[in-house]
Amino acid sequence: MSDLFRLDGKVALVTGASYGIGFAIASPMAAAGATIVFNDIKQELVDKGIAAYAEKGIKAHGYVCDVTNEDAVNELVSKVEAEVGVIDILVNNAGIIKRIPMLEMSAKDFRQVIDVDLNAPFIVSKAVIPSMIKKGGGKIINICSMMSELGRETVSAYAAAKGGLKMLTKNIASEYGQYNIQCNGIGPGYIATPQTAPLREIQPDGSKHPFDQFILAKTPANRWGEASDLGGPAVFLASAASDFVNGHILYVDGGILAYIGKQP
Ligand code: NAP
Ligand code: GCO
Repeated sequence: MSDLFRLDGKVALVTGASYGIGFAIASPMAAAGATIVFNDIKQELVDKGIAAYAEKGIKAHGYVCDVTNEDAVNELVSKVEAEVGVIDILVNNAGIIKRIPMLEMSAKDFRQVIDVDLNAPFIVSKAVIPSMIKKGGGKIINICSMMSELGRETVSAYAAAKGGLKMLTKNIASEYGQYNIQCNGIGPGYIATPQTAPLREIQPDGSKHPFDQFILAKTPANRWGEASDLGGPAVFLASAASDFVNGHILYVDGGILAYIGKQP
């Protein structure tokens, strides 16, 4: 049974994985036997990432690449195939958020979020699928969000992107399932990473951030998620254990989507 969850001999590309959720997903994948490849925009962060993986005993391959740049992505995939091997598992993790009321958000800002959070997963998936087909199959995992299902003030671009990413996931599953490629999503709840740090800042009076209190009341688990909570679900979706799971968004949210919220 445990072999079902092994990733021995597989090459996994996790985008934007110098730290945060990407790093927390790549690490257990490495423990399951995968060879880890990751990218970041800056060499300095790639170097820091390589050192962080090494501290965990993982020899990760790091590359500088802006996932919104199609030429750079195609060059990255060619380089990885030549230097490491064909990519068996792709995790489209790299992402940004801009929390701006819609009426104050510029079209440029809106487009930038869509570019990283939706266009880039399209670009990277398009770059890796041909070799997956040649190899006889592969796994694509798109990191979606609560905002693939729900909206809230100030995150219009992010919700539009993550909602689109949910449907891109279903479409890749539909179009390439015949080639033994499974494309699924992980929808993390509210996870304690640099991306959500502004929502958890301790207030001047020492109290919790109002949003922090709000999320605790909305989460049956009564806690923020840790990036490490996503590792097991990611290994499952990257492994043979999920070979008949396709087009599914696995919400790892402590129950937020199931819960009306604690009565104040
Ligand atoms: P994070 O801490 O902000 O890390 C994002 C990573 O993506 C960073 O390494 C960043 O690199 C990289 N990145 C951004 N733009 C890039 C680009 N154009 N090309 C290459 N790399 C790029 O975010 P996180 O919390 O780990 O989130 C990771 C993913 O999970 C995102 O897709 C996010 O939307 C999603 N998510 C997060 C939460 C949460 O609560 N934290 C919940 C649901 C979903 P730089 O540092 O160089 O910018
Ligand atoms: C926000 C948060 C969320 C989380 C995550 C929830 O401002 O609401 O950043 O969007 O990042 O996507 O699943």
